[in-house]
Amino acid sequence: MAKSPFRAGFLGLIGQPNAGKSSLLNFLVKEKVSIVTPKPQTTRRRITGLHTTDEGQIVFIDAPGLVKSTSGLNTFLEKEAHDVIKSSDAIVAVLSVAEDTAERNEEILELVSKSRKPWIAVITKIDLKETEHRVMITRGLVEKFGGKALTVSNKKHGEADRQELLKELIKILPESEKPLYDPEMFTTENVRDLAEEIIREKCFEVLNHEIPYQLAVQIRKFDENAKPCPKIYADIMVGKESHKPIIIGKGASVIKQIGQISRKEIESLMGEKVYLELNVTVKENWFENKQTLKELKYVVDSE
Ligand SMILES: Nc1nc2c(ncn2[C@@H]2O[C@H](COP(=O)(O)OP(=O)(O)OP(=O)(O)O)[C@@H](O)[C@H]2O)c(=O)[nH]1
Ligand SMILES: [Mg+2]
Repeated sequence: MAKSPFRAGFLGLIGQPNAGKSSLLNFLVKEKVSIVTPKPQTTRRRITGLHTTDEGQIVFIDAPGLVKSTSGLNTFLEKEAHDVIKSSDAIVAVLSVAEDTAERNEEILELVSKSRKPWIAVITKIDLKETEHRVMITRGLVEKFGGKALTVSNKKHGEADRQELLKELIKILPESEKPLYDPEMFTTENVRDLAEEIIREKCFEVLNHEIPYQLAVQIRKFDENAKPCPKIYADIMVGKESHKPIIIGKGASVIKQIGQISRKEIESLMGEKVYLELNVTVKENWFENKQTLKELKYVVDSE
């Protein structure tokens, strides 16, 4: 049998907020690359994860969930997701069966099929109770749009399911003479950016309500050569003066907790001990401020 050609390309993960895109990326590359929380609108900038074998290289691009907005940070999220569609070679429509209605899944399928790029659907969260019927409906919807539907539980599935998904996903990528990135890498993100995201994820874990949506994390200084261990100084920027004491907590208990769990995860990423110092800064309504959004890299690359 003739050997199938080597394939490589960018595969965008597109779906509604909370559909399980980042979880799917982490499951497929077997590394924690993109942060995951139970709350919608977790992912902000696109995040890249790599899977390379003798058959090909998939460059996954995790995108923010699709939202509609006309101002500030949410406009960036919307543009970013659309730009991921534009700059991908092929697309995965990530459709969750946890939704009460399939309405938004149809919207996602419309958008993805309209891109005229090769695409495939991955139905997520099939481990949730009593979803068989919704899986069936979602499959029907995918077929209506002329696509193929795969299913996944990012929580319960194992290596055999992962391999099966990867085998199908690679088929929709273009042929390529060689990989696009070093086959040893699992992401193109740098440690500094990953550390910012980890701290942001821990803020979601520790803080309630709307506060995590109105904060951003910026590494002020990352001294990799410091002795006896690398030193990281990060700012948690909030948009309201009243959020600052909540993040700090009584006797600095809240910020200490965020710092501790962030440090542990950054240490496991870097494979060594690190020193992490967190500081809270206030920039009134930063999420509406064009200049600040730019400084935080919340701008679409191609603009
Ligand atoms: N039970 C179950 N939960 C899942 C599955 N996939 C993701 N989740 C959960 O769904 C929530 C959202 O997952 P994310 O991966 O952050 O979703 P996302 O699509 O990246 O969300 P945004 O970045 O906000 O657009 C988290 O609590 C995940 O643990 C799954 O297959 N089964
Ligand atoms: Mg995400």
